[in-house]
Amino acid sequence: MNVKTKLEEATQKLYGKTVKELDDKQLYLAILNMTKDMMKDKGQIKNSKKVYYISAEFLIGKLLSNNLINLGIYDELETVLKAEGKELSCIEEIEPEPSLGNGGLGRLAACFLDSIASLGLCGDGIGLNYHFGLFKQVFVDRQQTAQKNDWIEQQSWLTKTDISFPVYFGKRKVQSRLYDIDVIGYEQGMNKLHLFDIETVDEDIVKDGIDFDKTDIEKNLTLFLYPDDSDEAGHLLRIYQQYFMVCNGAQLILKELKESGYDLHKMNEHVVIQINDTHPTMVIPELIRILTQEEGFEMEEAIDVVSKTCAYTNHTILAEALEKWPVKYLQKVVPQLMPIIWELDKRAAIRYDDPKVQIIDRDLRVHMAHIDIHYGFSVNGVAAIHTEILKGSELNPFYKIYPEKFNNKTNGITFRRWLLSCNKELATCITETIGDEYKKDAAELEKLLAYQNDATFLDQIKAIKQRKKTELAAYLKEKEGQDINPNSIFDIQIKRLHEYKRQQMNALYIIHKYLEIKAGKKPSTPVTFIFGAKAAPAYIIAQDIIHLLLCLEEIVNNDPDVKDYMKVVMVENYNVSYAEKLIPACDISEQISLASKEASGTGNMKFMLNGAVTLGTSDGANVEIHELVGDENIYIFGEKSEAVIKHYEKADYVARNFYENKAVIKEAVDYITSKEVLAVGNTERLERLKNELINKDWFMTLLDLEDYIATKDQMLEDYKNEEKWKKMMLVNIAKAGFFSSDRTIAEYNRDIWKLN
Ligand code: 26V
Repeated sequence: MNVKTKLEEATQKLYGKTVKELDDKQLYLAILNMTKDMMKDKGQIKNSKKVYYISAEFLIGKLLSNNLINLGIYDELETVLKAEGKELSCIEEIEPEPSLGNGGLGRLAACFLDSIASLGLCGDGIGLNYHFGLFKQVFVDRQQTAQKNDWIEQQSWLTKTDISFPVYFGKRKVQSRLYDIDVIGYEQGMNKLHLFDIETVDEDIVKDGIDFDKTDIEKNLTLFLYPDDSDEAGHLLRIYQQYFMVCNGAQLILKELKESGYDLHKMNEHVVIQINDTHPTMVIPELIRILTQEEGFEMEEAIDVVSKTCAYTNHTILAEALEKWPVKYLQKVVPQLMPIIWELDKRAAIRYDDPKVQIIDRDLRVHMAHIDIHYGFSVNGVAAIHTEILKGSELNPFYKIYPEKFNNKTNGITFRRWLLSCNKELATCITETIGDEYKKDAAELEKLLAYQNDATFLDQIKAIKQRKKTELAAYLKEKEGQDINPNSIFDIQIKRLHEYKRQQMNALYIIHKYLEIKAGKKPSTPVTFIFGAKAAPAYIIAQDIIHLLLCLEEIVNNDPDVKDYMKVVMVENYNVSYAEKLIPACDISEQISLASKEASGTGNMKFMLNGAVTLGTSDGANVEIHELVGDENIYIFGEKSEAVIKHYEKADYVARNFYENKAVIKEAVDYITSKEVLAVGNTERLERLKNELINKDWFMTLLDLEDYIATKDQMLEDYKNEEKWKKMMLVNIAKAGFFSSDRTIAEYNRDIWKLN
């Protein structure tokens, strides 16, 4: 049956009407139902060994476009709809975006699910069904406020299952409910994303913004992702969430093993559990608890089989993000797990007396990553430099004990979403030039290198970029009320707001440029600086940086001397859908974290694939991008990671010296509390930020600022050389193949999962 007939059937069944008679919302629901049915028809991917990717975050974004592409019916459906006067792109806008993740780690999990299915591997995700996900960002008085983000509708991609498990927090029992989202591979069968929920959850307890009673577990457990953990109740709630996730996950895994008739004693031959950062770590003691208490295993054997089943991925070296839960919190929430954790600690302590590798430290805190490393068979970092830092410094004591466990898996992105779906024009142009094998084998993109001197192809990719910029300008006008010049250079920094990612350094550049223009030094090509970022509600300095950016937007965009030369736009509520519009339109990709701090970054890969040129430090995957494209096709600046690590060891970085000795730096920093900014901003926030930069600057903004200014100026200058720029675009696209998550997943499978 063709798509036209299927769609007509779906609209008749739902509404008793034809396609033409329906509005976009109704059509969306009809297409949703049709697509879900067609996915089911593809059948489940099956194998005698299965990976479970367990993660507190799955930042899946909207699913319609991707599912249609993976089913291979996007173009056909678009044509059918057009014939009836309907636009598929408008219908896609109707879909609410689930925001079940913060940023990179959650988006990576979503890309991985796509690639696992697309490679035909048997693997499901396990996570939580947060009703409001990550908060919705709303700017009020140039400051971030948080609202709940409602995404679950009567009909959605979620399918309620009849699976429900008891979960005990000590003696307190709650009952879970499993919802599934089907994950269809590209021209492949289907896996599942399992999202656990609690039936008693009560959305009405959320009052103003995102405030709610954090102690009312039955009602709040699956309301939000990472609720504010600045107080004890917040910490406890996170532990409740984590245990709820792993307890359900463990029960589901064991249930599936038993249903397949497998021997639990040989669990590791049929199951591998990939633990995505430390949030799901408790799955290790939980499995050991179930096997010993309910399945008759001896402790020794339970530990052995679980250790051979679990593998851990580290996504950060930031100390504050490495989870350490106080024993007393765990004792309170999951007393049944503590004897197991003590046992695991005791066994590790007998073998290794180095305090740095203990599970429970002297202050009675449980180091979650240490459980993963001692009692998992694989530890991986997410980019080459990150893994080297783990081995050489952060986790060096463990590396000395277990060198064979450590391995690198450089992150990747799914090209289905980040090229085929978000930049159909570029995908079509590539297909017309080198054929469409690159859709299944991304390394094929290198064939584009043969077109480096082909004026027609180079002009095509430049024209597509221009078209995407014009589309984005129209969108920003509608969404943000900002008028930007589509012929200006689009310089974009989109990622979570964190001091180590250094949006503040970009802000200082903007101030510097603004003051130069005011002083009469006009740039020959106008620039638009675009930001998108959410800050954790309890992260004050991050909120201050957002405030500064919004103040600069106000000042710069309304200054008649300047507005023709530069503009600043901070988009509201940056999310996956926004990224899909921003990335194809970008000229300069800002990847400016302090070297050693960004484990990998994945935005850098998305930008490159869409023909942007990276302005970055030698950090995370930028290092590998640099190696691939060569010095001529990337702009690298700043202190290297070895030097940065030394500064931390010696504690010899003094921000004030840079502030006092470099006029350019002083001028930019002082402007934060100038009368112009104070006139539109909040004095307390601006003074605190300036003070932080001069007296602390933990992420060494001022150390790299001068080099950043010089490198970015050079880049803006080079943009004028169209021939050079177009070639850089081409090389970046051609070399992006390495960053396909299909490659990453093939490596996970080859080295860790060994599924077939
Ligand atoms: C830690 C914490 C601790 C405080 C409470 C909230 C919270 C939320 C998440 C985390 C873990 C952060 C780890 C993370 O997101 N890492 C990112 O992972 C990406 C995928 O590997 C990688 O590209 C980014 O460089 C890395 O920052």
